[in-house]
Amino acid sequence: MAFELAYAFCFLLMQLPFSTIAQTDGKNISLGSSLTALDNKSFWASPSGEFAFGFQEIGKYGFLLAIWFNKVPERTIVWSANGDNLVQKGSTVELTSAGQFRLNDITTGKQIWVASSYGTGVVYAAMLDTGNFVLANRNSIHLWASFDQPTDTILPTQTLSQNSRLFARYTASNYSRGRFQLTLESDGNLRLYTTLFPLDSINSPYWSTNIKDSGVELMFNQSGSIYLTASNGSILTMVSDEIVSMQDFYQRATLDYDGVFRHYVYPKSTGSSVGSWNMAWSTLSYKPKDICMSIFQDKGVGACGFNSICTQDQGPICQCPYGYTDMDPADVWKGCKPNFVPQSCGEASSPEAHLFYFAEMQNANWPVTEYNYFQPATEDWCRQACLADCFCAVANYRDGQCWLKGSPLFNGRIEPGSGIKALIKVRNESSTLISGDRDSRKKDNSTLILVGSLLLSSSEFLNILLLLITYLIVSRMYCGRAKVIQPYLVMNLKYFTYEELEEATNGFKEELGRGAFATVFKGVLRSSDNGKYVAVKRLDNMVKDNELEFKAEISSIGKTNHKNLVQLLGFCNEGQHRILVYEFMSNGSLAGFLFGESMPNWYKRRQIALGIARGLLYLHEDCSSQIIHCDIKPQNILLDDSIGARISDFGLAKLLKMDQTHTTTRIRGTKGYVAPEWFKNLPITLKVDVYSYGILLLEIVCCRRNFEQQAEDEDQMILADWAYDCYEQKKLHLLFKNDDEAMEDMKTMEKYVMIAIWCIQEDPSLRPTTKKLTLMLEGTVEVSIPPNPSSFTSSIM
Ligand SMILES: *[C@@H]1O[C@H](CO)[C@@H](O)[C@H](O)[C@H]1NC(C)=O
Ligand SMILES: *[C@@H]1O[C@H](CO)[C@@H](O)[C@H](O)[C@H]1NC(C)=O
Ligand SMILES: *[C@@H]1O[C@H](CO)[C@@H](O)[C@H](O)[C@H]1NC(C)=O
Ligand SMILES: *[C@@H]1O[C@H](CO)[C@@H](O)[C@H](O)[C@H]1NC(C)=O
Ligand SMILES: *[C@@H]1O[C@H](CO)[C@@H](O)[C@H](O)[C@H]1NC(C)=O
Ligand SMILES: *[C@@H]1O[C@H](CO)[C@@H](O)[C@H](O)[C@H]1NC(C)=O
Ligand SMILES: *[C@@H]1O[C@H](CO)[C@@H](O)[C@H](O)[C@H]1NC(C)=O
Ligand SMILES: CC(=O)N[C@H]1CO[C@H](CO)[C@@H](O)[C@@H]1O
Repeated sequence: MAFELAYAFCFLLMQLPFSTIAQTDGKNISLGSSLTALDNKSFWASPSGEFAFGFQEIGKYGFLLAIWFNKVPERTIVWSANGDNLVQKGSTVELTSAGQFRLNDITTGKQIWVASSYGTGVVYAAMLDTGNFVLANRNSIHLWASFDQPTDTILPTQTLSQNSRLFARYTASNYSRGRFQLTLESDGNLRLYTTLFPLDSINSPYWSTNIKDSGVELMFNQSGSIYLTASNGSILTMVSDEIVSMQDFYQRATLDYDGVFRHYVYPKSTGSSVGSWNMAWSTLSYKPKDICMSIFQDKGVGACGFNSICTQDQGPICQCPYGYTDMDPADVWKGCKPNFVPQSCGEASSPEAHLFYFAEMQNANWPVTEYNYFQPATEDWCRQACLADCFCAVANYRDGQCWLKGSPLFNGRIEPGSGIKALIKVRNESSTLISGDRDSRKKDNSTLILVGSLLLSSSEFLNILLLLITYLIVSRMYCGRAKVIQPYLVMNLKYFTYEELEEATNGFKEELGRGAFATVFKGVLRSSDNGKYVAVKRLDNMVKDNELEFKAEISSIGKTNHKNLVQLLGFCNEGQHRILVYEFMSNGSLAGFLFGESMPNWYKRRQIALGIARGLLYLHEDCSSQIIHCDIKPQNILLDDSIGARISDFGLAKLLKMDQTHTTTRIRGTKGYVAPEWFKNLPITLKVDVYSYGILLLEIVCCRRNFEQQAEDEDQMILADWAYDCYEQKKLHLLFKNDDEAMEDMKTMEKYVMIAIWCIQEDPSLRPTTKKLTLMLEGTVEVSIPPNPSSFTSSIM
């Protein structure tokens, strides 16, 4: 039937979001062919459709000629031709009739790139399924291959020969050459180097294999191992020997812009064979082990920018010390600048000394920045020495040793367990605070918890005000739907440091659950924070760049308060960590409750169904900013001590950068619960939640999953279809065969099935509002006879 078809179609779309636009599958690209940079659809796909060669638009800067994973929604780029020199819209790449392959920019008419150093006689080009783009002659001999000209990535079946290099890109989205290089050298060793940016010349290596054998190759073999081989083919040393199945995962090894060489995998589809892997690139292994400690050079910025501090967490996390802020949050290499006027050396130094104080930081060290050293010294002596010295920006102190360090600080890092104390010299500007600032401190203590250390100087306060105003204007333009809230100002949330949460969760040990965007851990707060159990949700795939939006969303989630919602208690927003702390729900999720061993009683189920509807109503209509949940499903409904339903995960859709107002290829939500408008070019409204609720309601009523592969009968596989069939044929008793209680309360059961059918109407406008839905469940409003949910689809498909 049509509904089933629609379901299957949606399912397919979800699996293969791009297959419909791959047009030149498997064909040779003949002489005279060209591609024009117009949109993201200008490409040649490989026969399997897994790789594509063509143009990708890089923000507003222009187009990049590249090869990418074409079935991965992010379209991850693995090779590029013109990262330093993007071309403008309308530019073309052409395989000329003479067999030359070149890229010309339309605005200047100049040749930007050409596939060079190959013999003559090219008769065709091809995008191969391995991710290799080749130019070949009549005998299919490859005269040029992208595999021989790697940029920052290698793929399975690709090899690197001696003197080949990979260059990291500059930032995640800037494909220009960055600061790191991987080289397979003629002495046979693979090494990682920082470069003398912006030059390509190299510093000393920060990682190296340690072999004595020339004539080697770096191999990324077909099963996903990465190793160095001798000329006779024997393995000399492994670089990555973590293995996952090639059938189930895409793989790549990339020298990332942060200087870490990572072996990544991405599940080809969801399903049992890939277990609990996120639908995202996950790191299988990486080199070096600790980049913060490995880069040790007395010039240049190191792993992070000047004045920054590096913390190792599968790569560098760069943070500014207390009293400093990022020069450019999108570019860590720009470093940090003090928020205050540094000490002046103009006058006989001491007059200014009393205006400074020290912020302490454990284990932070700038090992190669020192310009002066004292021993033996007490800590107090060390502080005075730094205060009296206008060159001193930081003093490091340990066991009677005192190091003075000047500006700019570089190669800063956290050295866990070193016992070194950093004393960061900061200007005390409290005497110059504007009076309004002082008042606000007294009046609104809660502001301080969030803004905390930022509110140091008056100029910083003005900055925040400015940002706030900008935010209010921008968010009004961008998101007219949301009632605008004042970020920061109404806040009952606690700010946690990453360290506190690490402690609370015992090092993120006990995992409660895992989704595509986050992992949830059980934790317990310190007794000073009343020792409660909490659920600590670590967001994994947050887009890091919009600090303000994060805070705004957090404050909007933080202001919700309803007995059918899981309460947000606090959050952590430190470096790259974005963590939410919720109250802990002792009785697990509705999924466990409904689909567990014994069937829960009908009265409880009804209470739960009603509770969820009330929670949704609150999100949709009653709280200060309207929240579309976008992912209502049993796993996201938790149960409290008294088996009351609590909706969790609300408000996250926007945080995870899902554009809610328009359908895109990135679908938030879970198969089966996802409303059809996600797959069509229709606006996303509150009604998507009503749809998901309808599916959920059927599951609650029938105590089975919407999709059941092992159903008795094919017609019963999809509950939504089967329920409508039963309802239409007046055979509802089939639905509740094993449920005596339900059979006794047939009238209510029928009513609930009818409500559910109203909710899952294909046409969003036919679905009830959340308000009406709640009234129907409560029995205040009559339920009329629902139409076939799919009538709308069949008329347009
Ligand atoms: C193309 O894709 C990039 C990145 O995926 C995106 O930023 C850009 O807006 C897209 N352009 C079009 C025309 O869809
Ligand atoms: C591509 O062209 C070569 C040489 O003309 C030929 O041998 C090969 O079969 C062609 N491949 C396809 C898929 O058409
Ligand atoms: C990429 O970074 C380089 C180096 O900072 C800069 O010169 C270039 O303009 C950037 N390119 C883009 C497209 O932002
Ligand atoms: C790849 O290398 C691993 C590790 O040496 C080996 O076990 C595997 O058989 C190799 N696969 C292929 C296809 O050569
Ligand atoms: C291959 O070469 C390595 C070192 O060059 C040597 O140790 C090894 O015995 C050789 N293996 C074979 C099978 O020749
Ligand atoms: C800053 O200066 C004020 C006024 O002199 C003083 O009361 C305060 O303790 C100083 N703060 C710090 C952190 O030293
Ligand atoms: C302000 O916050 C601090 C720390 O959270 C707390 O100890 C203090 O009691 C608060 N003061 C007021 C007036 O709320
Ligand atoms: C059904 C169920 O698991 N109920 C439990 C809910 O949580 C409370 C408090 O932890 C337990 O006492 C109940 O047994």
